Amino acid sequence: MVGEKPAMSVASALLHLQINGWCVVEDIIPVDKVDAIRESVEKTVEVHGTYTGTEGVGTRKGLLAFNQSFAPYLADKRVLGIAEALFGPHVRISFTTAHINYPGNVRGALHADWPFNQQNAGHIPAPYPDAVMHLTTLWMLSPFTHETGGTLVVPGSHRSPNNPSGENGVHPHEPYPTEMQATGDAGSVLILDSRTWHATAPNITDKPRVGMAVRYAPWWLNLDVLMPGSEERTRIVDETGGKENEVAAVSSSIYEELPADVKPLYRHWVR
Ligand SMILES: O=C(O)CCC(=O)C(=O)O
Repeated sequence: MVGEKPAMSVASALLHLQINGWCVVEDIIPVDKVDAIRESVEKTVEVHGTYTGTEGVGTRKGLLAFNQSFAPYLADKRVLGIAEALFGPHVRISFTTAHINYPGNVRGALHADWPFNQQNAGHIPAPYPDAVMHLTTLWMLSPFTHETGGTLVVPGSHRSPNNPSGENGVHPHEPYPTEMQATGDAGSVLILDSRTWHATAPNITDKPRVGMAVRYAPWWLNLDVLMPGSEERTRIVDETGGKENEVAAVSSSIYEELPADVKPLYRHWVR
């Protein structure tokens, strides 16, 4: 139809990811479903959430262990197809994390995500190779706008061998000259090469901006450092006193209820 934007194909998303390190894919969660999921995730964070290091931002890591309302969409081919095109078959989900920017939250630090964030105990030391090894997807459960706090991204930064979490000469708390803001309607998904520098933006509205990070990993990326009680975590995090994300295991009763196409993304995390 004239004037209507065509849906982003997997091929087009891959081109954006290769050149810019990010893109937005629209309409992944249907409009008539997204409000209920947003409300449900907000409630989970109210009950089980914690605050991140960024003032005014609420979070719940290992979200799927607490809330399965979004599970039907995790294997959508428009998102998983991108991960499979980059990593081949046997992709796994490494994180599901709620991120709520409450009204008045402060701007967060510019960083690249795990395993490129140099502040994490488990990380690939910079200078890291120029290869895509992890995908971060940020699901817009409420609209991401300039006012609500659409994620700040630095196009092209994924090709850099380091990021502002690793003392690369870029001040993590200052706006970067070429940064942009990723925006989209509720139900859209921002997809980032996890190396892409990004930051939490301030929400200057009076309603929470509800987002959810889902990360997709190739089968060969070792995720054990994220698993509570694992040998890797004991060695790399507990014994060193290092800082690391913890992703709650999924019980077999939750796993059994997951949609058939989502189970393969989770069977490595069932305990
Ligand atoms: O919620 C956002 O806009 C950004 C979240 C973020 O920085 C992250 O998940 O690493």
